[in-house]
Amino acid sequence: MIGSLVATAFWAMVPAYVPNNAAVLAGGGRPIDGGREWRGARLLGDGKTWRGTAVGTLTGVVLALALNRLNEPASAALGVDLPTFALPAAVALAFGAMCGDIGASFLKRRSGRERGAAFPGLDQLDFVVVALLAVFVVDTNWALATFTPAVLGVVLVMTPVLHVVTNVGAYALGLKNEPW
Ligand code: CTP
Ligand code: K
Ligand code: MG
Repeated sequence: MIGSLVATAFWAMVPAYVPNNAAVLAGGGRPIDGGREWRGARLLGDGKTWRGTAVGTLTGVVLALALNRLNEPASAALGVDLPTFALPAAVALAFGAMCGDIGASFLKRRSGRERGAAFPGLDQLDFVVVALLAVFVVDTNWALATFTPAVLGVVLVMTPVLHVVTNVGAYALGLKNEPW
């Protein structure tokens, strides 16, 4: 029971989990805010770039389509009816995740935090909240069928744990400047 909830939650969220990590690997180049400031601080900062956002979103969408191809064997192996992603849902999850992270940077700059500063709570959940909101708007029936209250509960507990583990790992590997 809990195993199938975790499998469903993880499978459904992969397209939202991977974009931020892909952006870390792909980041660089022109910042989205073009260096502009607002009220004495950068609008977003140098950590939010066009390239990171585009590559992150694309990676999430491509992964969703790859998961669709693996759905049957994976569902059979796990004994779970795993969700498949229509293109709009995949885009909503991936781009929503990137937008959540960008929105968090906006809030960090407004609260005086420099690029790279931690904002506990926001760092771990920004992308998941906006990805879920986006997919509920874009593909409401699919989202309601996939993210039952039990699956949503697993997502909200699992996401911060995975976020901490991935970021500490990426920091240890020298891929990221901060372990959060
Ligand atoms: N990145 C990017 N574009 C994005 C998100 C991330 O290019 N939309 C890249 C940047 O190189 C960034 C790195 O991934 O520095 C790490 O991402 P993140 O921790 O989200 O950014 P921070 O540098 O910590 O900046 P902020 O304080 O604004 O979160
Ligand atoms: K972040
Ligand atoms: Mg950071």
